[in-house]
Amino acid sequence: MLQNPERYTITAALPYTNGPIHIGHLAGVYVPADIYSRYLRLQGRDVLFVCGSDEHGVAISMKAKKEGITPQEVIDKYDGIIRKSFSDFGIAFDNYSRTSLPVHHETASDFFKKLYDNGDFIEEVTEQLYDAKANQFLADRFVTGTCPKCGNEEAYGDQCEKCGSTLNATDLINPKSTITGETPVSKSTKHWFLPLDRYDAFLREWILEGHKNDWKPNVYGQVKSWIDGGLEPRAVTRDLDWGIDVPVEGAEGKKLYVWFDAPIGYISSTKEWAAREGKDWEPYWKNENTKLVHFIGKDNIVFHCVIFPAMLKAEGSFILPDNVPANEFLNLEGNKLSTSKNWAVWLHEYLEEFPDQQDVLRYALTSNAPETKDNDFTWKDFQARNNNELVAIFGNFINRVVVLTNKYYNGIVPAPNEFTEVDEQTLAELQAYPEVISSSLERYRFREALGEMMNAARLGNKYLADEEPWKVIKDNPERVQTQMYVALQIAAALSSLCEPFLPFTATKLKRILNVTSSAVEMSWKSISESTDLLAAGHQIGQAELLFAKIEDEAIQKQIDKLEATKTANQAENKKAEPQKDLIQYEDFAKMDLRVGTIIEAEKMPKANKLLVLKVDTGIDVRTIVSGIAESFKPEDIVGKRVTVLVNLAPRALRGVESQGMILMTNNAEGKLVFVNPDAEGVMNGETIN
Ligand code: B3M
Ligand code: ZN
Repeated sequence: MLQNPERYTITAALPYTNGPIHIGHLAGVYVPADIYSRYLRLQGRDVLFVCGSDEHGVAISMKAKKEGITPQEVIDKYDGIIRKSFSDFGIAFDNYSRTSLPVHHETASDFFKKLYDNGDFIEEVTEQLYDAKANQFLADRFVTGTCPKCGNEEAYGDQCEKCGSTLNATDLINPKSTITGETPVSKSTKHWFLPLDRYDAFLREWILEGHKNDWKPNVYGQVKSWIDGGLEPRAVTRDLDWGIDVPVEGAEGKKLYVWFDAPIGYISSTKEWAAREGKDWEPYWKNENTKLVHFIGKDNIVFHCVIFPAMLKAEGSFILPDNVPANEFLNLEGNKLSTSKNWAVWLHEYLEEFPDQQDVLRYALTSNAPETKDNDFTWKDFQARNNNELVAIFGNFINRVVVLTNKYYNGIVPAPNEFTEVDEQTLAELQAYPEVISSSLERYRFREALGEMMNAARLGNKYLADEEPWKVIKDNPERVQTQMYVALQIAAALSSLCEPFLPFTATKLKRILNVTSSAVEMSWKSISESTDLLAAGHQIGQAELLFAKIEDEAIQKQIDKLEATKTANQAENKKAEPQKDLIQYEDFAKMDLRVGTIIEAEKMPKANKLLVLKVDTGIDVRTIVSGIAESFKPEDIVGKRVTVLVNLAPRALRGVESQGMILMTNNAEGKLVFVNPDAEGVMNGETIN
């Protein structure tokens, strides 16, 4: 691990511009990267935080085909939506580029050409999957099949998202074209391969030895199993019509594989930033005293820890990542987030429902971040985090401090009198927080760091609750001056300690405390060294609520919205049972189906699923036992018109003789429903043919 770096290059995974971004992207990649970058800037470090849109690849071509527009129209649409989402949520990149720009095409082409000229590629004509109907080679997401490593039947041609393996399309078992559904044929084509096996010793030495103590176990473990599984040459070109041309002779119609060009997008974004800012980009990618950190989700580990480092090593002039603190996946209400199933909380939609509450989402996602294992986002937890923590602890403390300072001293920080032992202990605890929070952040433990920041808010809340200045003021106003002075120091410290996590709140709090000017030193260093952050005489502003309580109705609305999505998906995905064997008309004619009415209904004692019904069949009133007790209350179905199979042989069920059957089916949610004859004006006993 690099000690005392001169500068930091922080990258966040380039989002594909084939759709908007959701809470899983924020939780997995962008909020932790933003926290880390903001924290480093607050320490006065030289930080470059870059990202950009990932605009090549089959996912975009597929989206274009699906929407009947060009890939360029797809990327322009979603690049704009994604940029706005990042800006709305305060993800403070120094530069956000896009890989469709010339600077990237040039950088990626030059990178490929250097490796090609060095002889680092294997050029080979191999058999690839081909869709004869679509007249197109199948790679990456153009083909799905069963993963040979874990059996996942929806693995893509280049990657299995379930076990993280990267695959060659020809590895798939039972492959199917996602363009036509056809089974692909094999067809020969020339491609260039990066011989990863040649980097086995380098990767073992650099990662398995060099980073066994400082890389997260979930990352180290995946990389180790991938290396131990045996490294193989990987194609870095494709037969596609969308992407970066392969810059060598004999490569007409071929493009760079998106996972070859995309990581180079971090370098292109740096070059774009440097050109705009009049800086030199090379130290950020070539100086050994630069700390390079990649923030990604777990499905990108192999590309960032094995393939891209092998490319950098081959190219020879670049540094290697110091750490890749990949997060696991975030689920939503117990189910995997899914763009295609619209099972997501889209950032642009969140802000429509919870305007100006970006920090609440940042807080809830960081509190529950999937740092070591997949984790679940629930709307109830979101509400609890806001109401029980942000409102009840952080917001309540700040509101009391500001209201009382304005009430007792017209907003002017009072001069303290003699400090008690509690005062001194409280201020000493406050001074420890910068180091405590820094220690967690330096180890990429963002949940832990956020918890410590909230402990600083708890420290203030508890101090005021124990000291009760609103009572002491009557008899001992001198004491209250000291109490409020101590509380104001904690509030001031929070305005800086919360900034990496809650940037919007930090800005608001600094405005309330009137500490936006540089005159007030609010660095973490000053917090740990001084107990006089807000000097006596400093004028603060008026109280404003930092957080608003979120009501149950607002949460229920979100839960209902997801339920509606689930129902829509079930209806869309429900596959009808295959038809049964053919019967003759005579077979059907044996069944006697009649219109009937339920005239009585009661639960079968000691039988959760059974109701005992009295049914007027028009022929007679008879008892029928029906397994619908878990779907219907007896009182709700009296009077219901039903379809009855009246000539089913009687059966004794729990001692009750059932003389017939009520016909039922299931709705999209899998709930039982009656097969109701459209019985307006139809008498009981009418036959159904
Ligand atoms: N576009 C993100 C993904 O796999 C991918 C990251 C590229 S980072 C260089 O969804
Ligand atoms: Zn797999």
